Parts: sequence; C-alpha cells; structure tokens
Amino acid sequence: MASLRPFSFSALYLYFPILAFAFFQNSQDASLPAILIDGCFEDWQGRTPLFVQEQAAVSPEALRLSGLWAADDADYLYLKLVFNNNILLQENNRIILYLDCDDEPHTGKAIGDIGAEVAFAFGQRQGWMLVNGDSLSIEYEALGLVAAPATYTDTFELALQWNASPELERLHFGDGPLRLLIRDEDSGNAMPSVLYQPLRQGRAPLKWPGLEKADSRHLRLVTHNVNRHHLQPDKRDAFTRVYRALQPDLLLLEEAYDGTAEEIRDYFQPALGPSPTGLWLAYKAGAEATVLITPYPVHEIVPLGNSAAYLIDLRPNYPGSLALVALSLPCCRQDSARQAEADQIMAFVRHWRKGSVDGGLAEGTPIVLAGDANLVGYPEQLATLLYGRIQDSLAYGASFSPDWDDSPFTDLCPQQLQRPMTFTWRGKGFFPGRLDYIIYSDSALRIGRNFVFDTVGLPESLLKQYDIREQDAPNTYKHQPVVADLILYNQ
Ligand SMILES: [Ca+2]
Ligand SMILES: [Ca+2]
Repeated sequence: MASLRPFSFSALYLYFPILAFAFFQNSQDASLPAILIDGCFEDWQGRTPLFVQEQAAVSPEALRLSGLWAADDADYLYLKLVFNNNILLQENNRIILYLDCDDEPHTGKAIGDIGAEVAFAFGQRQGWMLVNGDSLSIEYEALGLVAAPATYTDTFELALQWNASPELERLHFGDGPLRLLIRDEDSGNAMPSVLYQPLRQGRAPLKWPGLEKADSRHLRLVTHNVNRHHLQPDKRDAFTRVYRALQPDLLLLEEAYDGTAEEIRDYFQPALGPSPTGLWLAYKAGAEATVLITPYPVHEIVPLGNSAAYLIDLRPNYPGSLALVALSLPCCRQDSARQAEADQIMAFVRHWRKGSVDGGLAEGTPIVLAGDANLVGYPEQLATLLYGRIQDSLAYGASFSPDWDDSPFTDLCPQQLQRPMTFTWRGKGFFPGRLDYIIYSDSALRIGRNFVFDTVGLPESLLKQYDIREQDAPNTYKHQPVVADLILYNQ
C-alpha cells in the first residue's frame, strides 16, 4: 500500500493545562435527543463536553479548538467542534483529527500522548489510516465523514460511520473506548487527548412507512439539480424509477440545459403518472436552465440570474396561486455572485409582495424558494434568503422581512429517510453537504412530509415496494431530489 505522510508531526505540541478542561466521558445520556447532522445545534444541549477551553487562553488570532462534544449510536460517532474563529471546515485550514481507535498509546503513530491509527486533515480533505503497519492515504469516504454546515462558521457537527470501510472495521473502530485529539498544525494549538466510550445504542426506525403524501390535497414539490444528466439514455431508467417512486405534483429541475421544456416533460411524463388536471405543462427559465413541470399553468415567469420565479395558478383545485422561486445560485467559490443573486431574488420577492411587479401577489399567496442554493461560503447568503437582509442595498434596495406577517421565511431543512443527515449532495473531493434548500413563507403554508431522497441505505423492503434500486438516486446525479408536501390554503 502506498505510504503517504502529508502532515508534519514535529509541530510544536501545546497543552493549556490551566485553562483547558478535559472530561473523561463515558458516552451520552441515552435520554438526550438524537443528533441530526443539519448544522443546527439544539440537539447537543444538555450534553457534557469532552473538552472546553476558556476564551482568554491564547491570542485570538491563532486558530484553536475551544470545545469538543461527542455522542454516538449504533452506526455513527458524532462530534461537535467549536473553534475560536470562523472557518470553512473543508478548506484553508490544517486542523487534524487524530483517533486512537484502541485507546492504546503503543499501537498506531505517536501523536502527543496517544497512539493514533487514523488522522484526518479537514482542510486538505485527506488523511491516513494505519492498516497492518502500512500508512494508507484516505479521503472522507473511508471514515464515512459527513459534516455541517458547509458554510463559514465557528461551530460544526460531524458524523463518522463506525463501519464506513473494511479498513476502519479492521481497526475495531467503535468496538471499545477510543481516544481523540484535535490539533491545528499551523499554530500547534492542540487539546489534551480525551477518552470516549461509545454506547452503540440503536437508532429510531424510519419516520414514515412509505413515500406517499399523507393527504392527497397536499401538493408535492420535488426539486432536483440534474446538471445535464436528465436526457442521457443511460440515466433514463434511474430517473424514471426515482420520479415514479416520488410522484411529484411539481417537478422542479435545475441545470436541465439540454432540450426544450416540452421535450423534458415528454421524457419524464411516463414517470409522473396521471395529472390532477389532466395536463402536464412545462416551463424553462433562468441562465442555469430551471425547468418546472406542473399540472397547473404558470402565469408569470421572471428570470433572476441563474434562478427564476414562477407564479403558478392553482385554481380551481386551490383558491389561489403559488409563488415559486427556482433557486440555482452560482456555485462553489463564487461568493460575490451568489450573494448578488440572493439579493436579486429577495428584491424581487419584496417587489412581488408589494404588488409593484406585474400586479404583484395577492395578499397571503404562499411563497416557496426551492432548489440548488449552493451555500458553501459566507453565511450572509442564507441570511438574505431567510431574513431578507440585502447586502447590496444600493443595487437591490432595502432589507425587509419577507413573510406576509413581516417575519422571516423558514428553512425547511428536510432530513434523509434512513440516516440522521440533511446532505443533498454527495460527490468526490468535498464532503457530502446540504446545497439544496426549501425555504418558505410559514405564515402562508405548512409542510407535510418532507425528505431528502437518497436511495443508498434504504431498507430492502422499501426499495422493493417502490421498485427502486439502491444506486438509483446517485445514478441520476450527485444532487439528491428534495421532497416537500405543501399544505396550501389550509387544505
Ligand atoms: Ca444538529
Ligand atoms: Ca492506538
């Protein structure tokens, strides 16, 4: 096996014996709520930290860990990490997590006072694992690493899967007490090693027995970034099985560049089933080719950069319209462009609400923003979409509270069916992350069933029941469909 030593182990190793507190914790209180890797941290309340460090211990410039929490269940080790500065976890840092899988300093590589069998450098998105004496280069998949949020912040939660790889199982990861140590290789700042005893208790079963809407009056929205894969002949069966299982009322695609709206509708129509109006209509707008396939006519389409707004007339099945913004914000490191488009979208929502664009929306019209928001940079972009905080007020006007009752919009944050995760994208290189969002005016609609549809790891019985194959969702594209049943006009 190839040997790789990408990191320096001679970095100054510092303890902070006066102001650092390490707790030898024997796992979690089983009565505490389960951990959900969603980038929100209420689920960690009541848990005892493994390590905390008071704010004044070192200069504020040097990055350091200021708190570490751990929890676990039958499948995952969960960690909550708090730093003294805002960072992107998977870029531009040299923070390394070391795992002494057998709590034995004489096995593994000597790191401080532990013998580490695994190391993972978050900012480089790689690490090593000692297997049979060889140092094996690994990426996130070998640990089953999932982290949230994907944006700049000072607090992260992450999960490592006990049996993510045969190599990890060979190390008996999670079979007994393990020891953790986190060190910033740039500053040398390190926490003292801490011991953790996993409980490995079982997790709750699937939230819902099936994939269907709870009520036929709910309007099922499925959003899916298909990134040019939608018309590929070898993808057709996977797409067909996925959409047939989900039965969308509104199918919203992003980056569906190839084909006209009608060609795409015709391609997917066999999977959609009967329309509640007898029609399947199709529209396409925005520089990143959002496509809406709908039983209800669209009365207004407004391109908003890569994204687009659709005003869908739901009458007579419902007493009014649905204002749907298809999100397809600029990706990756394009923070400025992404912020500008978030500003543009919310400026449009403000004008739309105030009746200053094409007659505007009737008071109380449900508003939903759905699609690939690509939020992997500065957190202000989400704040713009939720709270109407417009950054470039010269270009896009004043900030405002976007909901009809002058409150913020709500971030639905759907969970996967089979695991306590909310990621909607899984690919090579970067960690799985939540890129796709459903944001809505909670004063004007409620949400029924909602989930991220990853087929990998679904129970065999569910796969069989819906005639889907385990690799169907990733075989469509790296983005997974996100599903929300909209409860409109109190129906
Ligand atoms: Ca959480
Ligand atoms: Ca060891």
